[in-house]
Amino acid sequence: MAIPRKDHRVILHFDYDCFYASVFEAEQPALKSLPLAVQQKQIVVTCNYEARRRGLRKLQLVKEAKKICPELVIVLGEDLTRFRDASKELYAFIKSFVWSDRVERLGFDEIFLDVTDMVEYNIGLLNKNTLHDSFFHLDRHDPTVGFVYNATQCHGPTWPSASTSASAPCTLTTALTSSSTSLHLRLLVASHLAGYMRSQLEHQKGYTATVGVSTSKLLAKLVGSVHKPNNQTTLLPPYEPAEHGLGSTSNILRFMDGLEIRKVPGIGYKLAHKLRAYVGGAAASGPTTLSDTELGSDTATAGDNSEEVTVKQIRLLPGMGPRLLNKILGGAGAPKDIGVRVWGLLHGVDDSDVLAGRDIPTQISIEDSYGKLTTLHEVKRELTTLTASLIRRMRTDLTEQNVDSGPRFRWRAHPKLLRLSTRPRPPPEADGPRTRIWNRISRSAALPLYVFNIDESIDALAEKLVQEHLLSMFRKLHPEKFGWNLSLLNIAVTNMVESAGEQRGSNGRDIGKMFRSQERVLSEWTVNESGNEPLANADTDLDNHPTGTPWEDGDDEEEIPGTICQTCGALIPTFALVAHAQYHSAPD
Ligand code: DCP
Ligand code: MG
Ligand code: MG
Repeated sequence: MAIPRKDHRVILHFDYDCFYASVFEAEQPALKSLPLAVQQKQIVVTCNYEARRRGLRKLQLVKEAKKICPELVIVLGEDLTRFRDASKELYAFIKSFVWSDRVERLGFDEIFLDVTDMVEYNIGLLNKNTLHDSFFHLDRHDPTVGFVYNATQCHGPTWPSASTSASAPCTLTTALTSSSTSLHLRLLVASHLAGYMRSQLEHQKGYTATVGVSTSKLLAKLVGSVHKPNNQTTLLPPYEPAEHGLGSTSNILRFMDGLEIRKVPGIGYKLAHKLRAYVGGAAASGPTTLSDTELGSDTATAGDNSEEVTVKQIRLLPGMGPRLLNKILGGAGAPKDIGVRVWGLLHGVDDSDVLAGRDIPTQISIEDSYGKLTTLHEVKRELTTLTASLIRRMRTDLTEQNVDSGPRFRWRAHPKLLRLSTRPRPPPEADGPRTRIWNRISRSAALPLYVFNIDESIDALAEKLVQEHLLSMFRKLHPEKFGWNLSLLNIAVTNMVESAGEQRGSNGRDIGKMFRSQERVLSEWTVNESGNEPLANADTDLDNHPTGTPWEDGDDEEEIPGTICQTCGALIPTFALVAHAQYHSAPD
């Protein structure tokens, strides 16, 4: 089956090395030469490379880490403010090099860049007689801005590597003679931009990053991780298998084939589990084909699930293709075209665009996890703390200073929904070898407008929101008076509506009127939506992303169970729409 791809683009993927640890090192450079670990709860969430040289890993128990490295310096990383701020600052720095606005953040420490236009422009200016001494233009309007580079070869390592490659190394000679000439040249030129940006990031900001260079987000991210840390990798052509003749296989296929399936973004825990189980089952029962196999759900859960399985193993199974993948992976909740999409992913296909950065988040969410949370008193205390942080974040991320006269601040966006999620601890006997970690339950309600009141203190607002809304939402999630045992609380505001442009400077709507209308009209009503919410920053998994590519943020997909009133912005349940409209038509 031919798989079409968009490989005219040039995409870079940046992943900062030991990000949280680097944020502390940037604040205190003396830490760089010491083994440094960042602790959250009892876990080392990351450690610097000095610590890794001594045998430490990410996501290790602090106790274990101290045993391995008694001189370990440990810093506390539970307050995410400094990481969020550093992430924004580095994003702005990286964005300043790029011409298009296609610069997209993934979590705190990854960035995708579409640099197609910069690369094309610079290829157009290459002088064949002075390739060793080329100049990369970083500014179309000022020919003096840029850097000198050697355009006869790639910057940094490639995949396949120059030394082991059966194909020729990445040089301009191969770039100009290979069948995929222009692609080769584009990647070669992009590798120099990547190298330059990495060195600027290090010298100007004190951070190192690992970078991948290819034609899609998927491939750039995957190939970047080949040489870690503080390095880069370019995935060399050919990207298409030769139409005739033997021996010339697509480098994409060869590269993808060597990966463990779980490494592929879009194949998350659930899908990998089903695929491994299928491989285990197929191995146990001998070769099977689609026609002679009845693929019930039982088949899909049998087999040895601990074995790692590569893309190649899956791809070469008898009868493998989109239809068989649909049978293995389909089922309740799975997208209809899951087979086609996963088949594409296994072949390194990802047509999703690098999205233009938006500086208004789609949601803001604050959470904490707990060893033991069993009384309403504790819950109330924790909810109040979390709510205060949430309101603080809303004020930082969603307001801007008013330049004109009028109130000092203006809300750039209004989230419409308030969501409370909890994660009850499963009873011990339910524990399998790997209990799914995100069995959250949640409940949403319209966010009351008083939280947008900048003149009220954060603590007072938090107290009020907990008393008047969150506690009753909590009771609906957990009607029993006691007996629940929670391991996590999360409070989020979602369904962000950006303030309209014409409201700039005039402070927009009459907030007071909005308050009054919402308070009067909205009886408290809630929607129940249960289960499977991906953790912020967690790996993406198509299971949780029913509508799109591996990169989509499933958190956005909440249904709005009503209509947002065009007059006051309140979320109105369908049954109350008529009454609500009458309310607005009545004189004040
Ligand atoms: N992080 C976290 N909890 C996790 C995973 C990561 O808090 N379960 C945080 C700590 C990391 C940051 O996110 O510093 C980025 O995650 P990475 O997986 O990219 O790890 P690092 O950047 O720390 O290390 P590497 O050099 O391997 O990229
Ligand atoms: Mg990283
Ligand atoms: Mg990362």
